[in-house]
Amino acid sequence: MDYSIGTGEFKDWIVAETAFSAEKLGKSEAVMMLGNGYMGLRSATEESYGQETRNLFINGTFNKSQENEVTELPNAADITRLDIRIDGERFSLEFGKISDYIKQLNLKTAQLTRSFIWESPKGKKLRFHFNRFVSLDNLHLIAMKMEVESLSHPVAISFDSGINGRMTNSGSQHFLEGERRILDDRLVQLTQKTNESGVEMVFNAVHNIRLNGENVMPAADKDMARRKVWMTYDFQLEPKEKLEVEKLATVHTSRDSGDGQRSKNSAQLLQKSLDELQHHAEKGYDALFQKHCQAWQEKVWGNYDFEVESDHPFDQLALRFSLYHLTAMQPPPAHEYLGIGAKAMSGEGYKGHTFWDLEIFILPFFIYSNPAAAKSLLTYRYHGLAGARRKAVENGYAGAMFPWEMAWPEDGETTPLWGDIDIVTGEQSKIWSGIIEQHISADIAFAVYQYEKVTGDSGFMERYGYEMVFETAKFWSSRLEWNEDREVYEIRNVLGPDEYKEHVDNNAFTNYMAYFNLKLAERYAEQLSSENPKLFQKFGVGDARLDWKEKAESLYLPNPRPIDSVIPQDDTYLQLPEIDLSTYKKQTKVRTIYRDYNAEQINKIQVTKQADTVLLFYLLEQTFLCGDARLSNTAKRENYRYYEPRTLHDSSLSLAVHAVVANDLGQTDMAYSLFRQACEIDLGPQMHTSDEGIHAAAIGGIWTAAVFGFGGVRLSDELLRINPRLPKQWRRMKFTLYWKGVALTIEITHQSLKATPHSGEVVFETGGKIYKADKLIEVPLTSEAQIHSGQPLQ
Ligand code: IFM
Repeated sequence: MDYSIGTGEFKDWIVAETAFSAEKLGKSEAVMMLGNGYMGLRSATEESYGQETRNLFINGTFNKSQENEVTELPNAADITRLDIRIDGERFSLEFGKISDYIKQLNLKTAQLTRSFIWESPKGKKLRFHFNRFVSLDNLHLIAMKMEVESLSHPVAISFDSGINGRMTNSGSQHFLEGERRILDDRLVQLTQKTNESGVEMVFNAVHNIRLNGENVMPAADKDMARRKVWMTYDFQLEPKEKLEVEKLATVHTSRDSGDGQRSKNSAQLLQKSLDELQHHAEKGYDALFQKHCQAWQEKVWGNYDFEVESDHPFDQLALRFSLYHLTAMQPPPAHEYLGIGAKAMSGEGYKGHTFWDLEIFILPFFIYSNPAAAKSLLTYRYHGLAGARRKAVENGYAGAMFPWEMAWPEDGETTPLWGDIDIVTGEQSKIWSGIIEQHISADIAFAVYQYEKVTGDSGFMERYGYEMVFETAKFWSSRLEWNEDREVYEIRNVLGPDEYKEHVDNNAFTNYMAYFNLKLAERYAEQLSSENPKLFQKFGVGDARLDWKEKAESLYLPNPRPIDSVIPQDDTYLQLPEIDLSTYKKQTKVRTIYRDYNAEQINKIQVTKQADTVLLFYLLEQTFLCGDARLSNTAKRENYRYYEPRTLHDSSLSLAVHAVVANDLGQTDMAYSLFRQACEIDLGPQMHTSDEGIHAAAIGGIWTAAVFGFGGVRLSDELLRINPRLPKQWRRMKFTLYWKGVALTIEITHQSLKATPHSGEVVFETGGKIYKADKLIEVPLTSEAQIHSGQPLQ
């Protein structure tokens, strides 16, 4: 991959691949995916290869292919494939000679391009150029353009182009047969329906063709087969002649309304999609592309306004890459039944399911930069309450026990029960997270709290937020187990964030987060009962408030050890044997420990997969527990010092959190190194790490490490704190965030912090002093003021 080829207007905007390899297609397919939140299109090449993964996902169209499978986001019909023949021979980059090859994603224009000169095995030279975008202006539109120029000989070029519904998710078929049509000799259409959820999809495509700049309407061969409809075009190109083919396609589904209801009017859906296509065909690729670029400028680049001046231009590119993907995964406005999958819509990994990745790693970006989108994503969780209540009942608990993996809100728990083959036993391993990784309920309550504090959105709280917090508190209250000997409540048999430790008792993260959830519910109940008794009554909390208080106060919260201030990750972790982890700490690929140990053995060693106790400090210091002596700065420093060397960062969720905490602790060089590693999860040199899709949480983490880490932005219960500490490689950073509905542009250098509210007033703390900004204010930054929590580690 090459990130330095952008020049002029596009400097640090281009993600490029400069050599073709049929073995390494996954990387560029995923990191260069195109999307607009309604759909995600993996950037597979037009011509097909054995190792490719062609994916088009339409958000929220979940389906269960068979009774014993969990629901997943189905791989929809393929529109992008072109089967090209030159003088009757199949065109493929696996044959012949390639020169001037480049495949690139322009992050600014959100356009994928690919160009090269290809010499066929018979020695005929052609120049190919492909363009593609998924419109942010019209969310149903996919547009493509192919230009072919003959450079040496007269050639016959022919291509098949249409809609291919023979797609599967790694073999699982989600669609009924469907119907095909060809209209007006130029428009192809495929309609399909998912076999279980009954979601209808309509795909249309039309071609605009030019030969040497003149519009032509060649007669085409029309063809249909099972689940497939296509046209074949034939041309003769003399040297220097150029063929341009535009393919404009639309996608609509019966779940488009956004209100969770399914449209029953198939005829209307068909008509709407055809009308839209007609309109696009008249406009053509270039005009549609202009509108798309404008949308990216208005909604994204001009809005988020993120700038970084670094010795390493890669840093600016990585931040743009993060904003690009966060936009591509953001559900369309008012589509509050849609979440964000762990791989967003860039691959089949994790089946399109939403994990805690959303609340803890992705949502902070939306809460601070696009509160309307954050609200919609939290409302998605609200719509999941019915499934969460069902899960609680099924497990013998009360209230709402949120699914570890969530798909369509009413589906409830969708974590599969069985996973990979254990290398030692040869047996399929059981996936426990859907049953015992329970901290998700408290993570969601945390996100509601964070959203409420940052936005002050009381309407959201009244309609959705309070209920989510009360219901999750009811769950925890029923979940706690009384230990008669110790006279405390405990939470036994869980899986904490460190998924290398299954079936542990009193995972500190889970216990503290449950405590936070109970205390939060108690506070909200108290506040609401006096401020809005009528609304309070509606939630039927009654005496539960007293129960939450009593349970929270008797819940076992492991203390920092007197000897070294380390909080035991769980009841047994600190007694487990230690091994030399140095080889795994130096790994360039994740999970290398599995080469030597199986899951059961890893369970019994002091080794941590990902941020666990360290994450606890980072989250709870943002809440009303920020003054809790157990979570002091000394404890934060000592826990970081203890756990980081034992953490393999084998989950993409780990590095960014460690970067933020390292920066808080004055370990700026380490923080910068962790930030770079976090950026390289998808952008790094490992060519297969993104094969199943990009890592959505890590992409949120790039923003988090920059804004919460180097920018020092942090919620501290009621207060916005901005205590930056830029790494020495950075000279300046600038971004806009929202605090209680007011946009605030923040510009940071090593010398000063400038804060400019766009309108209204923002109160914030920096360097221990409170500032009230109703216009630009500039605060000089002393090195002391830059240290915002705790003393430096050394
Ligand atoms: O949610 C994560 C989990 O914490 C670690 N394994 C991957 C999941 C999805 O990203």
